[in-house]
Amino acid sequence: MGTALLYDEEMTKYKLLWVDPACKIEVPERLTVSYEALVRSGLSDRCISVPAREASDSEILLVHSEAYLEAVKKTPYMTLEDLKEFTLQFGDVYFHPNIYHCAKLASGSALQLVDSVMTGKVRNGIALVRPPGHHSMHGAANGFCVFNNVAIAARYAKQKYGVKRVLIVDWDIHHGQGVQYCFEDDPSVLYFSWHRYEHQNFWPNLRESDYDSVGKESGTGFNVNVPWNKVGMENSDYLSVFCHVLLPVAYEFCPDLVLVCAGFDSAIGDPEGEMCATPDIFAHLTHLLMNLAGGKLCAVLEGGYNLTSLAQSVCQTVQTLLGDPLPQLANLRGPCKSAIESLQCARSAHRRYWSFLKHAADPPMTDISTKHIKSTMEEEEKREMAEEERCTEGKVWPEPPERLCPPVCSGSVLPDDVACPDGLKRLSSSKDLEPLLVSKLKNRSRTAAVDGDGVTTFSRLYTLIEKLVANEIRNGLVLVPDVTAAMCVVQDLTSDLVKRVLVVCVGKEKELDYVTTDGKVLVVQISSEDNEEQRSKYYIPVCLKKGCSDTSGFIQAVFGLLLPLGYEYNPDLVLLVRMPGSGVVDSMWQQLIGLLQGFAKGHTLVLMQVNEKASMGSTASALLGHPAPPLQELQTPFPEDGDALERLRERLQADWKMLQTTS
Ligand code: X5A
Ligand code: ZN
Repeated sequence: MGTALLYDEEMTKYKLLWVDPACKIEVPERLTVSYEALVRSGLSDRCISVPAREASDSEILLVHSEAYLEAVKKTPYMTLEDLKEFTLQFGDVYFHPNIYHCAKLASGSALQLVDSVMTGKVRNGIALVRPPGHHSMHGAANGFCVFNNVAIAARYAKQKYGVKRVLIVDWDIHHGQGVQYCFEDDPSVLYFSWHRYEHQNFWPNLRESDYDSVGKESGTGFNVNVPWNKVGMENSDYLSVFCHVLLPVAYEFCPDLVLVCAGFDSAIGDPEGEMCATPDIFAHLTHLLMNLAGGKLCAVLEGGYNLTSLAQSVCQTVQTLLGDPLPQLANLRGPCKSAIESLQCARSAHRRYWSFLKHAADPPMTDISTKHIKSTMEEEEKREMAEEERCTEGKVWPEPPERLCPPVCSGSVLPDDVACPDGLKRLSSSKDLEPLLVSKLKNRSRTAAVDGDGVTTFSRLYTLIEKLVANEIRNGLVLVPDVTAAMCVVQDLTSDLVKRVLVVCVGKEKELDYVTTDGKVLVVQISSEDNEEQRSKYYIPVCLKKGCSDTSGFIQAVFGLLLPLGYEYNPDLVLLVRMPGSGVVDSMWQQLIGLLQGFAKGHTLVLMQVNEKASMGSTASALLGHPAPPLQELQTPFPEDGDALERLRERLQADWKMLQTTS
């Protein structure tokens, strides 16, 4: 199962033929630099190349009016003057004699990609296309867009493959109003968009781009807008919105297919977006969507006008689709004030439609009444900033570091009588532990049994950890007679090798002595046990009424707490411990493993007890990078769990800024 890449040089063969400052950034080089960067980095060779094709009339008519299609059909025969005049009836777009051909190829590429994914030819893929699509409407071109490639693809997937629910994630920095209009009364297509808005002062200046446009009629609740009211948003802001708005809704929606309006004008250096998120953020945004819909994800290029940042962002996205380990994101310090306001407004606008957002707080009352005043103030601030910095043109950022794939994906340490799952490399090192280490282990009360079998297991475990740290193995599966004892051993073995370990404990462990206050270890424990007194910044017990068997509560804890904490903590190793009898559902367990692989460059060590070896196969599959099965038929979460989670988050916000959802 691979990654499809759609590209056709033909789509570089149109350009702006007259002077128009609004359109001059939409250049053919956008496509060539993106593709060449993929070639140069060797990524294109690892993809499955799928040919583009033209979308047919009937496919275009899935979204657009006959009158509009007929009008665009005439453009190849128009004179320059006619083209200019034709262009005038639309906003911020230009026509060219070859653009109709390219627009058919752009939409057709999106459809070829959907075909490749839906027929199982590939797992996921990306289409590099021009013209973009998300601004074009039923009867109008707009914002460089002629046909709405992604909207057409969504209708096509429903019609041809009987797909029931499509999630469209629009991370372009502009509001894809064309997509919103297309699906606003349709509950089978969930549209999410964040966009530069500045209280309606940014193009396309629409009232309906605000957070309170939640959809219409039966589609109410299926349109999610997150307006950015300031420029300069950073990685923290984007991840916060994913964790606290998009992902809870997306997991509750449970799509059969994910389409991404993949515009990269939301990256640093872009003259349109003026945001500050770095290209490696797209690795994480992509990764966070890759366990939805069983991994069926189609990304279709939209905007992106800084050629350097565009090419880097495209590479980050493709490398993630291919399954390479993710780059670490350092120094995430939580969302800025304006971003918190935006995400709080979006959460509260949607809390009546999505049970995973039910406990969202009210936004501050000031919102509507002071909007005008605020926006005036912000205009001034912005102008000052522009003068001081000449914001985007002068922006520099380091090229994302190379993402090296360890030669081995998954290693295992198993008792000799347990068969190793396919694809895992069994470690059978006979290397002895250093005497010093052995005595250190023996000195610990609960690891007194370190002899004979214990030494063999722990010496293999030590080898595994060494290889993880040396980046020779990406992740590992360890089966032991006693997970509690093994946890302590891992702590001893890693303390000299790793700066920060994130320990995720699934299920209850009464005598957890894995708690430190020096920040070398962060423990997040999800169980039915409340442990009020033991709370410290680095020990976070999350209590669910029905424990880990309650998938709804679990997923809320993962997005509301675990992921934001993990991002802020930025571990070098993740230790995932499955306590015996935790009751965690298999699909939830696989989702968790998949999501945690976004941390520590994918260095996850899973500890399980021997008597739980029935779950070894699904664990191995998740560690090998196979998408987790969807979480179906989620129960309504318990209100008391939601309350408790909110209270816990409230309390931890002072220490962990990524948990902030209220100002
Ligand atoms: C696809 C896209 C932007 C249009 C901006 C017009 N369009 N001012 O990014
Ligand atoms: Zn855009």
